[in-house]
Amino acid sequence: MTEQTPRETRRTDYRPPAFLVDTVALRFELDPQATVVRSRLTLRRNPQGDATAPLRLDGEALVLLGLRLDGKALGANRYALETDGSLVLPDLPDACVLEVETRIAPEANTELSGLYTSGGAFFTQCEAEGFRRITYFPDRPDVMARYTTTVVADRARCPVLLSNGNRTDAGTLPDGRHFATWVDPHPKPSYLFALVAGDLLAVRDSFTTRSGRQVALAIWVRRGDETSCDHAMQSLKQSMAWDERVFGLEYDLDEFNIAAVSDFNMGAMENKGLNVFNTKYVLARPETATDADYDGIQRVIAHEYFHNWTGNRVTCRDWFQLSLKEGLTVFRDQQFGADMGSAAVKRIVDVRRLRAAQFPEDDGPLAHPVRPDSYLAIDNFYTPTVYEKGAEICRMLYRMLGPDRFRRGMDTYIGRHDNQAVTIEDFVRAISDGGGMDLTLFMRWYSQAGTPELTISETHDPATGRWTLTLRQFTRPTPGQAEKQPLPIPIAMGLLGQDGTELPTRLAGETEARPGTRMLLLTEAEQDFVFEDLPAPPVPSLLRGFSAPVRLGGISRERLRFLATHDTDPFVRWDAGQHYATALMLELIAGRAHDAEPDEGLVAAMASLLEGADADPEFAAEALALPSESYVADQMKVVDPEAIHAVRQLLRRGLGRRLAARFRATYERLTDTGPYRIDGRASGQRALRNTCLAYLALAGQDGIALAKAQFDAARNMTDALAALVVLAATNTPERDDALAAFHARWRGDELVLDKWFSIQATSPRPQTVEDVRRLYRHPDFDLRNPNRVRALVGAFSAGNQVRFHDASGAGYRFLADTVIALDPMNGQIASRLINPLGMWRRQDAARGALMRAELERVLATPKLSRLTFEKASKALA
Ligand code: B3K
Ligand code: ZN
Repeated sequence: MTEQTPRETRRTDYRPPAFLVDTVALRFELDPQATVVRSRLTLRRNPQGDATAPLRLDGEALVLLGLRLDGKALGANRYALETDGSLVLPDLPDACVLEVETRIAPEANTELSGLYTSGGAFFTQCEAEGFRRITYFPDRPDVMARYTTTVVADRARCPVLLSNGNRTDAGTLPDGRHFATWVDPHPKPSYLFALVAGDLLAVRDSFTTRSGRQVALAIWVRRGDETSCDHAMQSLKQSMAWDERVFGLEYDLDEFNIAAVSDFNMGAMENKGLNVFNTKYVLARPETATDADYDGIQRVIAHEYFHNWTGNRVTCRDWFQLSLKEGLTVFRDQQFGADMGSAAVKRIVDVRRLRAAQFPEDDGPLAHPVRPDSYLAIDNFYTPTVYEKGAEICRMLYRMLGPDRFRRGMDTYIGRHDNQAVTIEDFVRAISDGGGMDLTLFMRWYSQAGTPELTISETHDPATGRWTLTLRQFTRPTPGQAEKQPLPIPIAMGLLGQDGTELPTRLAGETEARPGTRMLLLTEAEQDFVFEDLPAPPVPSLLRGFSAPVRLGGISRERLRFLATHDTDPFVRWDAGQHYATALMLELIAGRAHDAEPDEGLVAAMASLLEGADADPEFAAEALALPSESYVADQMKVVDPEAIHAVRQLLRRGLGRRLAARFRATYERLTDTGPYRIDGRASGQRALRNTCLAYLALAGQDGIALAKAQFDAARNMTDALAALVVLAATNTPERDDALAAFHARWRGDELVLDKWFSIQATSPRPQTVEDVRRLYRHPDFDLRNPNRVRALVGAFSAGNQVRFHDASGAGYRFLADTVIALDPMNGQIASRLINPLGMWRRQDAARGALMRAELERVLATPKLSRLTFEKASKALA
């Protein structure tokens, strides 16, 4: 147990700050062991706040060196340091200047929150509550101030000194030191503060905004990495142009800097004018990065850039509003991604991610609304629900309003709230006012947790040509929410004739039939939609483009097959195929028929996908892949990880054998790779070819030789890795040779080495648990590096269902051991690792008991961080 049970923060407890901060002047004397931070705050009592409340400044892991009020030193009787770390000053004048001097130890900061060092350089991470680890401050997003930052450091050690805004001054100081001063003209909350200092190199470019502002762009990396920044820079310029074109939003400073760091708790951070990025989302060369890595870079660069308006210029009033910036910005980065390549494939990839991470969360002990009601540790709420489901909510608004009205809503939002810290209500009201639609009911999407389940039934009257579609919605109870209300669900749909052609649709009461996709809005628990002019019953195609984050069930296999072949909407075609394969696997699991031949319908569908693959290889690769083991698990009441794995392998092997010739032919046809390009067609061809390889490898010995040959000849990481994944699943000498060769070649490249760890951690071989324990003790494993921890421990526990759930409980024990070892160093990463153990209710009784026991062991650990305490205790509740 923690020393004292952490206090819960509740959304309804929000009070405006008692004091506002107009300006902040910071001066850092950087030193790894003892950095001195001087802060000068101009304070003013908030007319909207409590007129008598004292000034409360948050603080954590700080040494207070001095305090001055309006130029005079403050005696110890004028302030109090509370047990929670905060500094409380009563009896302040309504307007005053407070100077605070603190000391911190960046090198000892293993939490990677606040100011820390990585590879000898200094970096900050302040969201959500890291600024209080730098200096005493009202560390809450509704306190927005203008910052001036002076950084002083040893010139040899830190030739580069960066902070937010524009650089206004720089110069030499005695003793080999130098300084730089940065001024950020835009008011911002403390979580957007950033400082970077070290021996870094810049890759430079420039961008001219639509209104003619010249922006100097720079990506700061370690020496040697400067050849790996092209794609990141390209992505940045594309993002800047896209936001102007699609949302009319321009960049607002003369500089935009990105700094890359190897030790980072998440993907990247949108600090004003100085984004800090995990190297994983910056560095790429064809030899070191896969197509998926390239995609990730484009997505994250865009995401952080788009935050400049949705998050920075308009920010959150409090952390319960997190989805205000995150959901909206994910939606924006998804739209950007769709415009940069195949919109259909992008939607498939995004929905797959939502279903893989958010649907299970919504169905487990950590389910929470997109706008949560309470938390112990806000850093636990950077979740798929807040991000991905939040994005789906924005997408529903977009689809209900259409692009033009949605844009008017966004213009209203930004125009009305620029430089403000606002709430989700403010956002929805602006979209409603600007877009012209009543969204009162729609707010329920933010407050109600759980994924709605949709079922349908149909009746047809040949005499009148009337066809009635009945839609029903139901949401299961979630922790703390027993009763659920119906939600407004936009359902993009169309009707197909029995011959597969798209039919025009006319609802009862409409005068004219409409061609193509239309929108139905389901608002009740059950609702009828009556269509006219239908002499024969049509086949409905529902949730085109996945127009709402719901589960649609109960569609017959026959109809799924029909939709997979005939629908005009590529998302529905893909989705119906996936549902069809899932239904098959579930039947096989239920019947324990582990040696059946693959279903003829599936064989035919796969054959025709291969036949037509050249037209759209990217789509074909998506559609040829069977649903993941965890996706199948998510459809089962009680998960049987071994049966799922066995059945899926069986099906893949069967398909590989039945279609061996076609897989082979497709594989050969795509063998000439030519110069590496990253457009969707080229990467789609690689994906398709590697899908074929995986099927062939399961089908027989020849596949192993093929994989070995591909691994040896590969000139890009996508092909090398795909072959290595295939080999790593086997017990062959080829496997050991390839893994050894890969390690020998790439041991100096930490991002590639991460892949080496992940591949072994995700291998389905029965001995993987032991392998993972051994790798944990490997000299290249480093518990302090979040990427490495994710690559080994995260990949194993969240990405290797069958081995993590080993019936012995060894996988659970390994995960709990890691969490316990990591928690004192980095609570954020430790608490994030825990999630798979929380799903114990979905496993059989024996596994469930083992998982619970590990959670209890974690919870019994002395001095547990509040992050891990919150996760483990909620998971057991
Ligand atoms: N806003 C950051 C995430 C901060 C996480 C703090 N635990 C990155 C992003 O979503 O853009
Ligand atoms: Zn974000």
